[in-house]
Amino acid sequence: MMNGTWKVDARDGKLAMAHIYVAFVALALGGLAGLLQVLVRSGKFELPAGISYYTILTTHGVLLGLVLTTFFIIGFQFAAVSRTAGTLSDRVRFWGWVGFWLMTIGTAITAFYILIGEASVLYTFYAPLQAHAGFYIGLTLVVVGSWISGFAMFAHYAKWKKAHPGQVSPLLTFMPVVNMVLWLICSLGVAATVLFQLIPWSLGYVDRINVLVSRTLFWYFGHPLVYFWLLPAYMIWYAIIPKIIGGKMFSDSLARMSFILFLIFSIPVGFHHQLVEPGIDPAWKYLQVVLTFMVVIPSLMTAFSMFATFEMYGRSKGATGLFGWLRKLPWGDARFFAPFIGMLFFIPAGAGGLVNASHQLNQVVHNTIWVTGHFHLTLATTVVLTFFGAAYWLIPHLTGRVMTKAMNRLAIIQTIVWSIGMIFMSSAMHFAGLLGAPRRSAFSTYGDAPQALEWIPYQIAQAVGGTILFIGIILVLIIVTNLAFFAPKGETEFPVAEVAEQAERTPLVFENWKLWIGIAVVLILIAYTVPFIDMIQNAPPGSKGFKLW
Ligand code: HEM
Ligand SMILES: [Cu+2]
Repeated sequence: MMNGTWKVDARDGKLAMAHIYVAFVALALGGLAGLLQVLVRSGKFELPAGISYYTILTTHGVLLGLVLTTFFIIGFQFAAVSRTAGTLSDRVRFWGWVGFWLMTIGTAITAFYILIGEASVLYTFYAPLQAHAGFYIGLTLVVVGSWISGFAMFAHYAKWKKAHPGQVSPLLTFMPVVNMVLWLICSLGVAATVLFQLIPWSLGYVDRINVLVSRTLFWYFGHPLVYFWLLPAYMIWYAIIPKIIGGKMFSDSLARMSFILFLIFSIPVGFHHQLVEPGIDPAWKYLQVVLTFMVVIPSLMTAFSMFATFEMYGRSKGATGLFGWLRKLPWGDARFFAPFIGMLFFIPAGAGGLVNASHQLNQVVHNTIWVTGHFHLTLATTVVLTFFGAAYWLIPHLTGRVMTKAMNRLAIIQTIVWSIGMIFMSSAMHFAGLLGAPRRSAFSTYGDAPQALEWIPYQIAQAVGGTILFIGIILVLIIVTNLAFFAPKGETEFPVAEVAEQAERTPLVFENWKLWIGIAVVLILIAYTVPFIDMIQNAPPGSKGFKLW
């Protein structure tokens, strides 16, 4: 049995919904930018009024990679901890709102500098590209706001623990806490480069920047960032989907263990984004690549656990044969269908990730549009479809409405449209990347170079896929608007799965935070200390800022 209330308190619901509104506004604007990008890259369309491709691309990356994700995740997690550990205290909710407003104001400031063309530095804002200081200051507010919300969640968790000594915390409270611990540890890196390097440099207090240090601090953050996006999808898969299909969770302990493994292994691995970077000794790249491959373990644990849940459920409904259970799953229910399709896309996405992380294969795909194809599978399909699937019950739960049959049908269609669009766009990106097409480049035939001409058919396929995807964005926005404002009033369940009877009792060791954070810190120090000292001691003169757009 779950503790706490069954329905998210209306005041907590408002806090969660505020985040979700911002997330979907970001999706609308970011999606429009995406459409413009594929059209430009097809070679058949030019941006009007001298708008730079890189301004659009920065908008797209920031709005979808940073804003949509962070806002949806924090909103969802506030709802999840309120649902499973009880209504937030007034103080926790107050700090949640402080976090929300800091993030929103920060986003507005950053967006302003991007849109006036002062910050076309892409969402990774690598030095020596230099943006207006306002861009970095806005991002700082977003990060600080997210920290405040993280601490609000920690406080809520601590209060629950105090009231329930010796008990295992609810899974959907434990998981958001792990994710916010991960976020807190990794975002210290990006905060360090922004506060100590990029802001002073963009304000002109210092003339030059140590590029390698800045990029290393960025990737210390950038890889765990992808797990910060992914773990909420895993929360939905582990702790919610089993309930939606009418089954039970395979194992609570397995779910917790995989989250702890992600906490430990997703940080000391940033060098796998810097494999072609000079100035880092290959031995340290090797170590970090080995650690990277460790996340295969919790990933496969998750896959195993999900399919065990599905099979257990199907067999309990009388399914026989090796795959008979597949037929028992609720294919007509968008709350299941969208995340399930997301899971399927994770299979090729994960395989591509192994390619990226392997030093030799990375040489082939590095900085090509293959990489963009990869994360449109992982983030823009697996994670995003799972979030859409969650929105289909979360929004009506929080707004006191119900999803109609018609909207559910539209959501199934939306999932199919997204899948078709993404298969076109992402495959085209993968193939063009293998042929050497660079990512982050407006259309060019490079003086009709034969190699560049080879890419054009793929870029046209990419535009076709991207246009279909944009239709998918319009559909999901219609559904979300309906669920938030127009759907019939009523009660919608916030599904939370129970654990199967035959599962082992969950040991308390998973909540030994000193132990797990301790291990994470030790691994970080092992992986980063020596190369980092090396980067500072043997630093080249440093670079002035560049504005290339
Ligand atoms: C209509 C749907 C979408 C289209 C047509 C689209 C298209 C594109 C294209 C063509 C690029 C690469 C451009 C280049 O490197 O020159 C790109 C980059 C990117 N997209 Fe999307 N995308 C879509 C949806 C999404 C979604 C839903 C997300 C995330 C949730 C996302 C996240 C990103 C990110 C983070 C980048 C990297 C930007 C950079 O390299 O600076 N996209 N997208
Ligand atoms: Cu990575």
